[in-house]
Amino acid sequence: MVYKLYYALGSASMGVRVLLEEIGTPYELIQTTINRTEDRPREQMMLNPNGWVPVLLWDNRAMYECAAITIFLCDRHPEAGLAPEVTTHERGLFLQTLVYFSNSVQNAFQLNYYPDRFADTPASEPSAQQRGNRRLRETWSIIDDQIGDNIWVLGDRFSATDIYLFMLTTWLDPSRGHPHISEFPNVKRIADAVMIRPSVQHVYAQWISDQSETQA
Ligand SMILES: N[C@@H](CCC(=O)N[C@@H](CS)C(=O)NCC(=O)O)C(=O)O
Repeated sequence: MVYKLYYALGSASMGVRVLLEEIGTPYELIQTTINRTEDRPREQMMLNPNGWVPVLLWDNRAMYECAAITIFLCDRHPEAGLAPEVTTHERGLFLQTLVYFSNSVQNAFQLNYYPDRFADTPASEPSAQQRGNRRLRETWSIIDDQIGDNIWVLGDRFSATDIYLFMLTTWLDPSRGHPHISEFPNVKRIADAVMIRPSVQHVYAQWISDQSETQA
């Protein structure tokens, strides 16, 4: 069985690809776009009428929503050790954090990147964007406090939540008024540690090289 993943650079599908790399399972990418002025493949629109990526396919099945795909893949591949087992205390924090990432942190990004989905008129879009930026600061601060002195998001053990966190940090863009990652030192510490993993170096090669050019 080979997973297939609707994939676009810069999107949440990159986090799912890192997971597939970490699991070490075969997969194929189906290139698509997140540019809303371009058409997406008809099959993608049928599988996810929202038009978003990621969409994961396997055994003639498909699912979307990045956090759900993350949990699904971790559960299907327990040998990869990317999620606490269901009977452990950490499982609660694992689920809580992924859902918070998805419905609060990602939502704040959406307000800034896609204000037309939240504002009633074009004139009110800048207000939605600014609220998104404040919401980014609020939600990342909550995650930063939650992490505290932990080595990884869940404590001593690396998990899929660390990959998800890294993916979300790559969307922080101070030129859009987003907070700078350095405002969240615990988040930054984990993002830096995730970035050196071979899976991330492979999937995010272009982004990592762009970052080092910007910082040079
Ligand atoms: N809740 C969805 C959101 C996915 C999402 O927003 N994907 C973006 C890229 S990161 C996308 O496909 N954007 C194109 C569009 O909104 O049309 C998830 O977590 O999977």
